[in-house]
Amino acid sequence: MKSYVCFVIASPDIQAGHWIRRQRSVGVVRKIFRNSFRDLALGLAGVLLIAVSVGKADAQDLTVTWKKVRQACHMGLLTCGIKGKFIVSNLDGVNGTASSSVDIFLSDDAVFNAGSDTLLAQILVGPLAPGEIKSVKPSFQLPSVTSASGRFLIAVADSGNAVTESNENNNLAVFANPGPTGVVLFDKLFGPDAVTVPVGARVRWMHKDGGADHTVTSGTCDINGCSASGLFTSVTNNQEFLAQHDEFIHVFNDAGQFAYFCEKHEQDMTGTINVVTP
Ligand SMILES: [Cu+2]
Repeated sequence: MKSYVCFVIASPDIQAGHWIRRQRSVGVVRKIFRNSFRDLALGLAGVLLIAVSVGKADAQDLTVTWKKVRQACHMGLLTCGIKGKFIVSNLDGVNGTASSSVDIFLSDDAVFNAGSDTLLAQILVGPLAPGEIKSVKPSFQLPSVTSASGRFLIAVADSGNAVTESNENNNLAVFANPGPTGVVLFDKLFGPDAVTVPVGARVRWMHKDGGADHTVTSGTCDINGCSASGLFTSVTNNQEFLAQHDEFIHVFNDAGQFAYFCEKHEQDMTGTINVVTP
């Protein structure tokens, strides 16, 4: 306010010494400044509003990246569980306040399709500050008699679109073929009975079937019985059958589909290893 008075004193009207004119003059100048300040305040508010709407105060830019996925399956009625780790990042420099989830889908291919892919789990992530990275370790069961072996786990950040994102096209992470490279012998079955592994994989069969006798023998079966292909077998000179807690390991160095069976239970106990070039 003092600056207005200085300005008024310096004006020719004030030098004339007329009190009323001075009062009027001061009033006019005050009005001009009041209006200027009102305009300035309105202008600033406008600029602020524009800045807020351009920056989207609620915007985040979420991305998700798989770090690891491990599937383990048990027999009986086949049940498989997934344990994994992924990170979710907010790449946007603006504060995010909205909460979001990462949905995990099982897909037959690497392309996400909300209509045909199976939702396996929904993991709450919560709001992320600008640049924040959150590490999440999901652990969940697959539907019964379902294996992710040879298929794709697709993690989708903010799949419900709860968050306004500056980029909505970087929300997917695909993990191909989450194992297992292990097969369990249980209840006179191999589980999972079909496993897809990359070339060079070391497949491990684990006997978890009490006192039952089993073998793991490459070959095919039909109604007349089974015939060994000679590629691999758990049978050795010292041990005909695998016993509880025994393991058998074979390394698959060539791509292809390899059928196998148990020499004791034959066509009732068969499995396949699909070896693919990654
Ligand atoms: Cu058997």
